[in-house]
Amino acid sequence: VADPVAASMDVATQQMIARAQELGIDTVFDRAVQMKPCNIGTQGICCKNCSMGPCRLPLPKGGIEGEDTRKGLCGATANTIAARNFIRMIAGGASAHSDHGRSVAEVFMSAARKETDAYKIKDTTKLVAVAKELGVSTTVEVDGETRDRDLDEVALEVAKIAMNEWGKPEGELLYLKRAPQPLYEKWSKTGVKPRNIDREIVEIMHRTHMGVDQDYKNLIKQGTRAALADGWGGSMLATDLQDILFGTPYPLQSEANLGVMKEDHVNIVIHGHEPVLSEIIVAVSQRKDILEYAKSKGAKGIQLSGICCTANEILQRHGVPPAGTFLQQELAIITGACDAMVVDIQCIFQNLANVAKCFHTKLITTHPIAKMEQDNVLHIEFDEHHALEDAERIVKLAIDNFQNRGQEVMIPRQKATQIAGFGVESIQYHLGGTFRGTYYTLNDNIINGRIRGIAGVVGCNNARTRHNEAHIQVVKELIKNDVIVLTTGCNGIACAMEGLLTPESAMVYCGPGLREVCETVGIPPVLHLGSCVDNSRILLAATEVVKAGGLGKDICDLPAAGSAPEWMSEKAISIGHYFVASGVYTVFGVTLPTSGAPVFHNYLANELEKLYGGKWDLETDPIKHAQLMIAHIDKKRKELGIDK
Ligand code: NFS
Repeated sequence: VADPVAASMDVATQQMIARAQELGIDTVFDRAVQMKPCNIGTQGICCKNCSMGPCRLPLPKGGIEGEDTRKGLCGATANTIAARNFIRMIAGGASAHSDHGRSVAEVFMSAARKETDAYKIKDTTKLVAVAKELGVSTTVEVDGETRDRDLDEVALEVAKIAMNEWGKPEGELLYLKRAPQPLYEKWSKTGVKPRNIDREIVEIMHRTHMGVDQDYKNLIKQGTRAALADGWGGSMLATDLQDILFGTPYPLQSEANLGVMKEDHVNIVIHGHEPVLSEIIVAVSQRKDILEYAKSKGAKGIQLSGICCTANEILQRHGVPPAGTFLQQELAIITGACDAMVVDIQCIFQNLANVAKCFHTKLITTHPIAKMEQDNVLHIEFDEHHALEDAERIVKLAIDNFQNRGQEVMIPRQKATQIAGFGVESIQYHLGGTFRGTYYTLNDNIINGRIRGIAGVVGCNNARTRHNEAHIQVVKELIKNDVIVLTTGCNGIACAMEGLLTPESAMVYCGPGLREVCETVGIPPVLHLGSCVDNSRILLAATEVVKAGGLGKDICDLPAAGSAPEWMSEKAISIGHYFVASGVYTVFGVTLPTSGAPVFHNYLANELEKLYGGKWDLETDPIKHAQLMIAHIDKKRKELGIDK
């Protein structure tokens, strides 16, 4: 079994791992000790794309001397195999984000058509802004006079154009033009502008089929196209349409960690990624009749909490606290106080079903594409046309289950306060100029050196590293060196658990320049921008910084860097790659599935920079990891002539 202290830096997590072991329940932490990863797969050079293989081309110890003659049965080189595997990961990640976006677009369409009572266009300001980006006119000429168009009409047209981005037969993605002009030109020149979202993913599957594309440079070119279709397509549309439907987030206060669960309340833990159902669950569980119902069953109220990115979605819009990151999902059930765990898509352990079996917890799957085989799992398929009924049924089920709790309730006490809900719009409000309304103040502070640079630190937990440790060390090292951090995903939750998402943390952890800015403006040194599809907010924030002036003409000119210290999912590879292709120096922790193909790795780490201005790097030591980012930031400051 795992040593709880070695497995996580978080005390609540350590306690719950020990608790699970006491109860004889295995968790991901134990399984990580029992099963070691495949050394060949880790290197990225196992090809199983046809049944003559799997062909395995491990790198000899001590590297390759002379010519690299490794090849599979068909002759595929290590570079070809690693590049194929890498872009298949991009396809997996881009499809996950984009299919999420598509679901949101479908709900958006229903709302625009007024087919559902549960969803309405909530944020009309954002609707108008997005309409402009999609080329939808928001005014009409009537009798020679310009009038505002009916917003229902605008919404419907936005819905149609947005939906079309997934499969339009010709043209290119409309959002590409939101990027700084020089970046757009780089994409044009290299021929990587996505045509539509789905096509680029399909083409990856085709090009990586046995016997098709056998040039790692050409393979990664398609990987770039699909990754851009994610970042500047599926993910960005997901973010925008969610904001219109559910409201653009603005800073709010909440808490984080397992300690947010309450023993005397009905605990519903919402886990997954799409906010379409969880939004309605939030609304239903605040209703008076539902609260009365909960009280009639002996509970003091209903405590919602979240895991993974659904957590981030309902955190940033409603202040619902996350109970934990990706690696804490089993632990939320092991508290014995989880009356229902509701899951939708992505990052959900199948082992949740086995853990739920040991408690009274109802594990409810809700999405047609994500079911579980275990027979204790309930499937309540969610449909936007019956959203209220579905959410009510789920919440009532949890309430009814409150009475079935066993004696084994143990909720750790740890939780931290956080301020979350930042975005492109609110950063502008806090760090923009009063009159200019752009990112003027932020840029000014970067130019005068109070803020040394900007870092986007994002991504998962990985059971192969100590839970949260790299996240926290990387972020602390950055803010100590006056680098302001934008966070999303499980890094955001990890930072919240550690108390880094409060303005007060600036006093404790920041260098003098960043501290001064945080104190003056009243913001945390780490700004939580939401879920992983909201990494698109980071792209747009970077674009706003470019537009505000004084820091170069393109994202790659900025003193900025990206990081995913504990990544594990294919989505992270897609995100990493669209950051690189957007001009960002991006450092990953843990490992990269490229180490068995040094030439291909070198292409990602050095050559891509010549095309897009961004490049990949790998560093497992968190302090060195942060220092690499800082060195890059300093290099950019020097190039900009602001390195005094
Ligand atoms: Ni991102 Fe969100 Fe977390 Fe990783 Fe999973 S929740 S979409 S993939 S594990 S950050």
